[in-house]
Amino acid sequence: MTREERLNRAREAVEAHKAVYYRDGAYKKADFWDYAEIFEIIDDLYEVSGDRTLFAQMEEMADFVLRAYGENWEKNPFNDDIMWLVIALTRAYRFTGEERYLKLARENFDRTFERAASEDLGGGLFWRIENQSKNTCVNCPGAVAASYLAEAAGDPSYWEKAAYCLDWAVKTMFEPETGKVYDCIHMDGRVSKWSSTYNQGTFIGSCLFLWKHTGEDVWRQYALKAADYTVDVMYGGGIMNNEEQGNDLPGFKGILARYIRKLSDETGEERYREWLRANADAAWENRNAKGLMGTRLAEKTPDGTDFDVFSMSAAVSVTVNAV
Ligand code: 7K2
Repeated sequence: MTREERLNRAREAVEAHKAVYYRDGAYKKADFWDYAEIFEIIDDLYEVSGDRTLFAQMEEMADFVLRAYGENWEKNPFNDDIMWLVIALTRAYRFTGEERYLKLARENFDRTFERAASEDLGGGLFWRIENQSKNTCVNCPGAVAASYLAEAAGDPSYWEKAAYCLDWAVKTMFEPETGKVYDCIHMDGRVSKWSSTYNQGTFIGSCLFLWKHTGEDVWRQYALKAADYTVDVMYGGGIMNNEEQGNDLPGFKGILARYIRKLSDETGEERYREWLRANADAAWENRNAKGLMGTRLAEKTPDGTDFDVFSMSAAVSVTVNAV
């Protein structure tokens, strides 16, 4: 397949998803973190296409964020939620130069970092305001958000924050010999060791940022190791056909997809992109009559539209990031 054909598919997948769920900046029933992660798919589509007509949708979405969540997001008890939205908006700022996106992202990052960082359990960020656990899902997105902000705001103090989050994640959540990324550690020291595509993905992404910033090769090696664990151990080189349970898991592999693209782009290791493309092809073959693709990529999506918006977004991200 040519790049042009992949790009056309990506556009079609985004449009099919929008036709069912999108209206005036809102994605039906997508709230906060899943909304942020769907916003990131529009960021991704811009990155792979350079299509400036997407700026209008970014603007509508930023307006929705202000309408729905206001300028100060501290009422949301999930520190991770805020980090995801910071990432989506900082990326949009980088493309469009719209200062209000950066301001919103930066102020909310600063407040969240302030309330979430502590020396308990060796450093890192707490997941929620009750300070009961430290999770990969806030620390690696925190490192990614800080890295984007360091570049976008030209403020090197954000690199220190990125390193603070990622150093903790490497020390506490990472198995360097296998590449497995754990989920979280509780205040009593109990570690929840299951792995998921989104945590593997944001770990890869934050390592790539630190590699680029410091030039230290160990970060590239960690990123590759985490990708190997994902592709070879979690999926045996095959199609991602799980993470369908609950409200959160169905969107996870969409997050992995963007960091797999970044990994292949930045290291030149094409085998990860090839694996992602095989996943995108499976999803595409299994789309339904409306063009929706479910999160179990190896299975036919039934006809109809009565599916969760986040669940239907993962394969869109896979398709876009496989371009
Ligand atoms: O327990 C955390 C995390 O460690 C785990 O990986 C996932 C699994 O669940 C939560 S994070 C998911 C939350 C994100 N913020 C909004 C919440 O509604 C959501 O539960 O799913």
